[in-house]
Amino acid sequence: MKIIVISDIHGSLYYIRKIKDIIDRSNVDKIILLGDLYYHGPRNPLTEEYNPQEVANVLNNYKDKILCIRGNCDAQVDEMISDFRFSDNIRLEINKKRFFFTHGHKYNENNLPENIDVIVYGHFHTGFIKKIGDIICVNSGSISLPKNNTPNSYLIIDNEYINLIDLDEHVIDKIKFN
Ligand SMILES: [Mn+2]
Repeated sequence: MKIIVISDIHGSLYYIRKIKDIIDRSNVDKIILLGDLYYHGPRNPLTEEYNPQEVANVLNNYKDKILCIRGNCDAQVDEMISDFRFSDNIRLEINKKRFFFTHGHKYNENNLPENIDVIVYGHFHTGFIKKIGDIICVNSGSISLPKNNTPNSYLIIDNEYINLIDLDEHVIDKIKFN
């Protein structure tokens, strides 16, 4: 099982095309979107080649592989132009570890849900991997609008490792979860 995790696209056609190339080359089984897909949001500038409708068209091609989380910028109209469903949180067991995927505005390293081994979120546009007690906390960063001098980033999760990766496909950090 190989999963790519992408967050905070915020309507950037430029960056969704970059990540599309990576998806098409890397043979992933699932694509998890951590929210804030289309709208740039009132706190952010317009992203590069801002074009929410085209971003939706690109993502809709992958609807059978997508698991999508609702972000705090995702409205009902965003769900209407998407051929996949939005969830508030997704729990998945990967190699016997309990993963919790969420946007990050509600649950994050400061507000951990119960009964998990790994929490994965976005929202803060700052990628990292850290441990809090026994729990692995991972932020994918933002694919199109990174903050705090972090690179544009995404995650690849396989059966053993969580990898934080930049758009040049360099591994920024990784952790063995199993
Ligand atoms: Mn957000």
